[in-house]
Amino acid sequence: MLRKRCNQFFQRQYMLVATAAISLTIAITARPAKSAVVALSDDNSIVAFDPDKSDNPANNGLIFWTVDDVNQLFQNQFWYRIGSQGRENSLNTLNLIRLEQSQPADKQLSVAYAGTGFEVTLDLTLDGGALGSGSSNLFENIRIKNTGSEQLDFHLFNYTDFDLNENGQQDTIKIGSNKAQQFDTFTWATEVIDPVASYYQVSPFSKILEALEDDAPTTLNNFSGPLTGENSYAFQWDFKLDQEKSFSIKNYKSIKPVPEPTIIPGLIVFGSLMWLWRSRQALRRSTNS
Ligand SMILES: [Ca+2]
Ligand SMILES: [Ca+2]
Ligand SMILES: [Ca+2]
Repeated sequence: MLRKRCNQFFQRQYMLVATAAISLTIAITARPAKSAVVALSDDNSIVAFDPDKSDNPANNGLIFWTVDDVNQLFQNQFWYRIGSQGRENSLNTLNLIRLEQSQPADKQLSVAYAGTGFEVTLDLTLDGGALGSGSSNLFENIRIKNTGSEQLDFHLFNYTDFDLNENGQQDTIKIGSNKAQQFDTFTWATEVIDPVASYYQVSPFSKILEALEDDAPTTLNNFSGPLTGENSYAFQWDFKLDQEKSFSIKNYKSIKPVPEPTIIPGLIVFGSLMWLWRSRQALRRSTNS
């Protein structure tokens, strides 16, 4: 069983480091964060990405996403398997061959990894909302290219663990082949993917993470929820990739506040009651006269 509390401690440390690094970067308007953890920032949002190998499988890829200083994401990472046998591995077990961060905005990141006979490029773009809006968008574009001489039987997994408002216990998740939605009382997270996934799954933490880290081949079980509690979800794409060919997937994640209950239905009820009261008054007057 993978533990989360310990990771949350590290996450907070990363947040401090990343925030400090961003402040420093802005102050000297020179270079991106020099930490192993790369931070992206835009308006009300900060995202941190750890590209390197880590002993803890819950501690790489995207490791937090703060919106107006509140963290909404515990982890987002990709795993892959080639063929129908053997285990999955996370992207960060591959050789990191490129890491480029846009300047001066620091809101874009492009990371490339090389495996045996293939390359993976991951482009991230953060689009934060206005300060105090509680809204933020994250675009992930992942491309797998066959650089070898054989066809590849590729299986790609996009794993996401939102813990909305820093606590996943009251979060509810629903997932399908092209979309996942997660919400609590205050916040709504949506992920839309293109092309649609071959398989998908929502499960209590850390079931999916353990399946992606064990030694057996995994196929997600298409359980769509809704499921409430400390959960995570994943999408799986199965595809054959010929020599020199590429396969691209777009993932669009957004975070928004749950809309305030609108005042209009209340006004309608009040209006109807007033109408009823006036009608009764009129009726009474006409009866009395
Ligand atoms: Ca969660
Ligand atoms: Ca929550
Ligand atoms: Ca597995």
